[in-house]
Amino acid sequence: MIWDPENECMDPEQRRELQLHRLRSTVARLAANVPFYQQRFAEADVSPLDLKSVDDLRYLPFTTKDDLRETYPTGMIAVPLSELVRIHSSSGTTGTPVIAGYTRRDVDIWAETIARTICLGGGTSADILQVAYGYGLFTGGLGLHYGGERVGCTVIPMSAGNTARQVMMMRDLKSTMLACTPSYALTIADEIVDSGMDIEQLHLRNGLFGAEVWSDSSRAAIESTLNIKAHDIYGLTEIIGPGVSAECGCSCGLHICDDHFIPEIIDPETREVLPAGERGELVFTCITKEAFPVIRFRTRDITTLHYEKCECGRTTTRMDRVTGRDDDMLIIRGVNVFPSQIENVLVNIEETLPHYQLVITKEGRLDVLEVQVEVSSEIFADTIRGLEAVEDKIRRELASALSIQCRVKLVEPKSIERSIGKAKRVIDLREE
Ligand code: DLL
Repeated sequence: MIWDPENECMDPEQRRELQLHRLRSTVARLAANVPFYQQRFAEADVSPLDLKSVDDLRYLPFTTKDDLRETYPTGMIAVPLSELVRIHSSSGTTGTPVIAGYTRRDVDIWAETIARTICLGGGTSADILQVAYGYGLFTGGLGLHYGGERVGCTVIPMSAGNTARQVMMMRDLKSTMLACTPSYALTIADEIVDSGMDIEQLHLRNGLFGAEVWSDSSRAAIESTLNIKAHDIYGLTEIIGPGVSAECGCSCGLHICDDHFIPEIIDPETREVLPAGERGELVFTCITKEAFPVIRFRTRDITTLHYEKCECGRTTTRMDRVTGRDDDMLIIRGVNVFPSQIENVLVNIEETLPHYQLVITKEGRLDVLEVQVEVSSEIFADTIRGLEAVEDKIRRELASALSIQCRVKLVEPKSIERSIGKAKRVIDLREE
């Protein structure tokens, strides 16, 4: 089911006109109400009337996470603070949080974009939606909650954690749809297997998983253990939270709500806009939000955009799955290493499970990267020689993929800490 066929299947030319109209009015409002943008627009010498087509977006200045931190807490809010009905926030890895404010209309638009996400993921008003994203300042829980109610699902606001109880409720209340981070879905899947529950006792059909990078092997493990179709859903606090884009049943990228958020891909070095089909940093401009619209926000997420109509009938722009962020990059002995490169090696090694952690330390002046990865209990019970042979294989594959030597440690199933929210894959113990 398509939640909003009028907007999701709109003629692309007509959508561009709508985007231009909304972009101009957002720019005009920001120029009038937010000193940060007043100054940036003046420096760039642009005014709303200069925008003749959506392509002229490229003349507008970027907004970065640092800009949002520098205007903490409410310097970017474009309405009187009394008009806010909700605050969310993302803490990120360092320092000052980003504060996202929503007016009543923003909360309403958000419920609409999540309603699209839920329908993209195969949901209807008949679904029983178990929300196991965290409730609170994080946008996952409440975001999915209001979207679920908008569609007319029966929403179970479990929040994250208490896994045995999640599984009990899932069975007893016959949940048909699960929404949580992919790493938490794996934790739930483990709990089901460990409890010896027969999967036939569950009624799950679809899952809405996102908020972190996840691999095809995690997807396969989630789909087979929970016996569902897993859909990737994407979003970020700075733009609205979840509800920015989601995969339909065709598994050919994530449909972006581009009548609300205009996407662009830039080269992160030169900051030039790249043509369709090229990989680069994803940038979003909010064109319908009242309280906290950002212009050309640099997400640091790396992906590609596609503009052809999808087989599902929607005409919205699609993005490939996000496989990493450009600030995830680790520098190990001077070599750039992305955790996703390591994950790609591990998923192709039959003996490993989809749980791993990267621990970086210093020995003398040298950076040491240790890749800890779980293997099944059968492998773990093998002879020392057998284990060494697996370690050796992983070490060789990693060395050829990364061009650096790293240590490999095979660990027992469940020894890597399970997350209930976003998984923590990297532990960097080097001194700053
Ligand atoms: O993670 C919002 C969200 C909640 C999305 C629930 C999906 C489901 P933040 O905490 O601000 O917001 O983190 C945003 O998480 O820039 C990406 O790097 C990453 N991310 C989000 N969804 C995906 C995904 C929420 N599907 C940051 N695949 C983003 C890969 C994702 N990375």
